[in-house]
Amino acid sequence: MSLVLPKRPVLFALATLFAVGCEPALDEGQPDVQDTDDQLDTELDSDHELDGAECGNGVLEEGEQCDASVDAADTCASEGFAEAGALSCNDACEIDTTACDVFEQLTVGINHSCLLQADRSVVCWGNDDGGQATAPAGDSFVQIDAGNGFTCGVRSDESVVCWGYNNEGQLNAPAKNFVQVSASMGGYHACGITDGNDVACWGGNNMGQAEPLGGNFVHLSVGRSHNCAIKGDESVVCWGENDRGQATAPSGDFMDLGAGNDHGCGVMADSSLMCWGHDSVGQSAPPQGMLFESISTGNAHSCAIDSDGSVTCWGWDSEGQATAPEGVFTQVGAGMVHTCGLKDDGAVVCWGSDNFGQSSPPAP
Ligand SMILES: [Ca+2]
Repeated sequence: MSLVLPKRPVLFALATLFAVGCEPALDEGQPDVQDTDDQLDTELDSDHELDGAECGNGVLEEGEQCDASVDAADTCASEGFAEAGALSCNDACEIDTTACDVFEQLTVGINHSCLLQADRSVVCWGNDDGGQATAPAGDSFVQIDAGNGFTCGVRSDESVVCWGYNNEGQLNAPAKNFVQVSASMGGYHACGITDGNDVACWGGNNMGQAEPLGGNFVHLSVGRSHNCAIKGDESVVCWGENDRGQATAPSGDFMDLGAGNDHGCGVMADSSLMCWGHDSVGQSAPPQGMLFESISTGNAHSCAIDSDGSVTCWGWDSEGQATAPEGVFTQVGAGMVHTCGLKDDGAVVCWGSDNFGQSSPPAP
């Protein structure tokens, strides 16, 4: 008879070694005759079907990561990808992650930029004079935010760690569980949303910008000396310095928002944009008549992604930071004199000033 070749040569080789090495056990119950080649083949084939892994039989066996379906406990998230997407089982009974969304998050600070990568490590580039562009190694992050000379991140265990300048205690995050963190765009404080949906803040508090706030918050952005946060009912609360009206957000339902130096902007539930606060260079005069999905406010310019994935920026454009290139983007981050965007093919593109290398992301 001819041997049916298994789909996994390595396993077959192991099965062969096992069969030869344990011949007496395999021969138990067999007629006590000298093995012929045919009989050995029969035993090997039988052994293969009974004890060896057969990819495609729908049974998960030793040496297989999966067979036809993937165990429910295995997810894209458990493989280190974004929660979206699904694992599949390939023809070699190996888990296939190609349909998992790659988890990347881009954030842009005053003169540095950071990317949270698929393996949940963080890489930063640009001004590193205070260590703000040197992310801790070995930590696993789920969300990051770059600010004014420092950066903060939520780790997989929900703790927050910040790195960079600490002149006003902006690195001293409390030992709480967080779901989001935001580092000041221009100032020296940071705030986070806790797992109880309250806000906790730390660092500079000369204008009440680091006062905590209780109550069902779902998204937060920290400006220079003020903060704005979206509540579960989509309303917005701002607090801190308000000399320019930057802490006086309009009423309405918000999908996204950002707090800049002295202004704020939001994407409303109808996908229009609204801005408030200082408007010295047009930073609070957003484009109208388009549908937007997300926004990032920088020091004095802001950028938003529309429903086609195009980036539109407005406000201070001294170095071209408000002149976005064409392309399809999934994320955008506005800094002081530079802006970066994450394109739909995973490439990071930056524009504006590159005087600190803040617009030169490392090669992937
Ligand atoms: Ca199998």
